Amino acid sequence: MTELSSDDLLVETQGHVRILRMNRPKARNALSFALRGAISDAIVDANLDTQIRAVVITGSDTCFSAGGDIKEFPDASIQHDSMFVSNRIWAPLSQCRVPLIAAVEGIALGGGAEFAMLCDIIIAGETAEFAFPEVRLGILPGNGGTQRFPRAVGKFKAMRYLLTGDRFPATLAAEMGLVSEVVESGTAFSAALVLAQRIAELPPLSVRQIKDVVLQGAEASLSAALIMERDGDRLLMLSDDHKEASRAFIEKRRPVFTGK
Ligand code: CO8
Repeated sequence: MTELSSDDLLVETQGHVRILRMNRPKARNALSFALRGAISDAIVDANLDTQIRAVVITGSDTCFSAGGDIKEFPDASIQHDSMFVSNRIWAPLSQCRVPLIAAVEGIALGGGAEFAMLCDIIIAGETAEFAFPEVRLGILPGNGGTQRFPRAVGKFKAMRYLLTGDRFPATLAAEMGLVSEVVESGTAFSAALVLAQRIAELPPLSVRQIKDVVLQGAEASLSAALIMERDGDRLLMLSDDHKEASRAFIEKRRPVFTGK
């Protein structure tokens, strides 16, 4: 464990992979103000650490997260702060250049599902369930749910679940395009870790550039996004790792990447 670990968020590094594990089992990993702050700090740290090439974010084997901490909601000042600092807390996730992989078992509700959607890849156990129950609490999914969910699955599927708060299983989430891969229940974390380790072995500049271009391109016109793609590719063609990969192919050996 690194010094970043707190009781609520356990932080571990395996090789080039950083693992963040939410650890509030008695509160079903509800995203309290403190837990969200710890996640944000851990992501900032991972993003700055040149040795970290992928991050796996997970909860327990039965619960990813039950969403925002409802016990903090009645305190109006916390609610108010929560809305205004939400962006600051979650911004490091959307700005993180290192790939983020969510490993979801059990429930991912409300803010928990929104947290998973801030990641780049979602691996879910087959009994995992997602929902946006905010409507039942008289609020809306205010941490990206009304925007990222329809963009992932389309307006008509999204409305079906945003307007009712109904749960939907991992298999349906995958069919709709919210989940990258459904695996046997109880194996989401190990599958996510294997994937993270494989990504960590690839040229890091290339990995980061692909993530950048996909995310920034999604917010641009196709012609502007294709220019981003071309510029990114041109940069990577100058990298040592690209030359090494090409030489290794020609010499029929495994490449050794340096991240340059
Ligand atoms: N917040 C705070 N405490 C919670 C939460 C939560 N979201 N969910 C569960 N808990 C607590 C319960 O109060 C209970 O505590 P206690 O033992 O002190 O009574 C403990 O966890 C166990 O809960 P249950 O006894 O209900 O356990 P079950 O396994 O039977 O049920 C459920 C678990 C299904 C998760 C159920 O508790 C539930 O429906 N919880 C509410 C889920 C919900 O509505 N989530 C949406 C919250 S709103 C939101 O996420 C909007 C985002 C807000 C900003 C946050 C940004 C990320």
